[in-house]
Amino acid sequence: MITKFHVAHLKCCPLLWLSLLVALATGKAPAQSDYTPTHENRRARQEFQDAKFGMFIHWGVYSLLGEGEWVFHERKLTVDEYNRLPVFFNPQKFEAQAWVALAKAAGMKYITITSRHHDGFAMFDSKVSDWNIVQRTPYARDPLKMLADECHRQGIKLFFYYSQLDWHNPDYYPRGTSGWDNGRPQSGNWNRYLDEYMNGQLRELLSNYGPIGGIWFDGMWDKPDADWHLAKTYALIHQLQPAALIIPNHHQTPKPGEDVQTFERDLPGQNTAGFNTKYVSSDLPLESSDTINESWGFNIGDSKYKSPAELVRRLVRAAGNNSNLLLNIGPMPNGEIQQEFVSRLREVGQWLSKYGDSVYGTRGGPFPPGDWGVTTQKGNKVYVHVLNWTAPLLALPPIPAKVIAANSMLDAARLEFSQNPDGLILKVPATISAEPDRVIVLTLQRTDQKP
Ligand code: FHN
Repeated sequence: MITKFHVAHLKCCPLLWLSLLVALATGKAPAQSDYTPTHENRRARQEFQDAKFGMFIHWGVYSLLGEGEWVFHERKLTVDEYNRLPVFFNPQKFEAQAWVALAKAAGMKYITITSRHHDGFAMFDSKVSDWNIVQRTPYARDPLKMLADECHRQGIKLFFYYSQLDWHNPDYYPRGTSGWDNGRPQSGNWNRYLDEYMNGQLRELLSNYGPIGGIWFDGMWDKPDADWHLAKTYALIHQLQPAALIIPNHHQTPKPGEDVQTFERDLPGQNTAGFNTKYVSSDLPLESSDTINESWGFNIGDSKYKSPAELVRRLVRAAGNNSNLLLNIGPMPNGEIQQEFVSRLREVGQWLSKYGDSVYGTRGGPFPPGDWGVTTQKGNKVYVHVLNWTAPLLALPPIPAKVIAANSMLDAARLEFSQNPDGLILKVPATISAEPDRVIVLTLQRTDQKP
């Protein structure tokens, strides 16, 4: 639809012309092409970047089967068979207070939880359909409401993961690359699915849980060429809560209306996982999501846990790449979080309690990241994170600022260094085996001071 806004801006904005032509040629609504983030949204983006570390939670009725969140698709269960699952879901050990306290003990500053995954099962009180935790399970309560209240109480932001892909609703039709083997009719109303079902649930999530951090979308990759009515959905979200960030995990370059670019199991610009785009936005906040073992949803047979030191290094590498780390846990079906996750998160939290200044509130530093490590920066402090370097000297390329001091963050000891037009040579402190990261603080001469 061509709006008054479009008519008024066509003369001055060639990009708008382009997006309208694409819309007319393809019959698809462009993403929110007239989107200008509000002041609150811009502030929320900065707070998001400052936060650096978030807890990802994959929890749903699939957790009962202990085989991860793709079990519906992977075991080729029919919808009728999967419908039997919710009657066993009764997470009596779920305590919102304990989950939020664990996130805080880990040094995490926000939580992103699956409000519904690809099975379409709403883990919240939804009036749009009865395929939800309140109506289909003996638990009959809304854990997202409890979590939202607790997050507000403990001062931590809550984001809702929302799967646009749905293996349960017949209106998710035509099907994409997954969920085709589960006995649904070969017909459905795509527009009704998006405009009534999905947007109806999003409206609930943005209206009934107080201020939320944003919506983390997943699943568009299932039908990359479909018209997802993004303009409508994104406008709805920004209209209901202007500060709420839209974080789409579609594995493509960011589209208008989106507030954060996220990368799955990869740092920005990398594509070892095989589905991320190499494009990295220079103006949107960045986030990288990862797992503690190798699963998102509870997987009883997955014991491939990363060590606490490895988790610290992943967080630090994310920060050095100007990105947040969203680290996942898959709680058990009874609502408890397994000890292997709890102990690791607490250790990361202990490291952050000493070294947090080199992570929170920083941006990627002036030296390019390398196999040796990364740098972060806040004001006139540059934090050199030596992650994989055994030699006593480290040579870094030139930067347009004078280094006036170098200190070990562990004990504030002064470190020798020399700087010339070819770069900076630092004497790195000896490795202490227990330290996952040797952090050196460089003090730069402030540019607003005379040399
Ligand atoms: O299919 C999902 C998967 O189950 C999980 O939710 C991850 C989290 O980033 N995202 C999808 C794959 O891109």
